[in-house]
Amino acid sequence: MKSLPYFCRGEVVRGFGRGSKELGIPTANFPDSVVDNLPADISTGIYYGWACIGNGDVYKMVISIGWNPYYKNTKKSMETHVIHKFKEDFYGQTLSVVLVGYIRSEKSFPSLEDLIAAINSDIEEAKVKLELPEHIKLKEDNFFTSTTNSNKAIQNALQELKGNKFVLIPVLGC
Ligand code: ADP
Ligand code: RBF
Ligand code: MG
Repeated sequence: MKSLPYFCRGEVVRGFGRGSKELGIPTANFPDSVVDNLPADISTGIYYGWACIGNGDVYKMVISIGWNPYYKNTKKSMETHVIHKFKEDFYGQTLSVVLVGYIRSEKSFPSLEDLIAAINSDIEEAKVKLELPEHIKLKEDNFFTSTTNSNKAIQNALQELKGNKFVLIPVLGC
């Protein structure tokens, strides 16, 4: 996937209200504007990476992108579970994430217990993989400390252009 690592941020909005917190796995949902801007090569499925709320600490995360086949959603969603215990909800705040690696595609499961077990195994895989030096360095990326979107938005766009075999010609004075 040429778009990885993929950087994005957006407001945390209300999700399906299915009470994923009751499953012990709350997921912070992105609005449609973020979901609709995903590059074509970021396929649906489960990814791991880094996340931060506002300008707070950076934590490990897992993110699910797609239609939740277990629930047969009709709307594509992007839901991040931050691997950290927060004291309070953070609806309305800005969530910044970097998608680092792909774990698996979304699946349906024979029972809710099987879905929860799969998610918990994704979390364990993310914890281990993110310890690799090439992944740890993204935790320190200035994307998480800078206040604007522009740098990474430009980098994401350039990466897409490169994939399309466009050539960038630097212009003096720009
Ligand atoms: P919704 O259906 O509205 O997304 P959830 O049950 O999935 O509801 O809970 C998600 C909300 O829980 C997030 O929007 C956030 O405010 C809060 N939350 C608390 N802890 C976490 C966490 N570790 N990861 C993600 N969201 C969390
Ligand atoms: N939903 C599915 O229907 N199938 C999946 O394979 C699946 N995997 C997930 C993996 C992770 C790491 C997370 C955070 C969520 C996953 N979900 C999956 C989404 C889950 O159904 C959803 O978070 C809850 O229904 C609450 O919206
Ligand atoms: Mg949610």
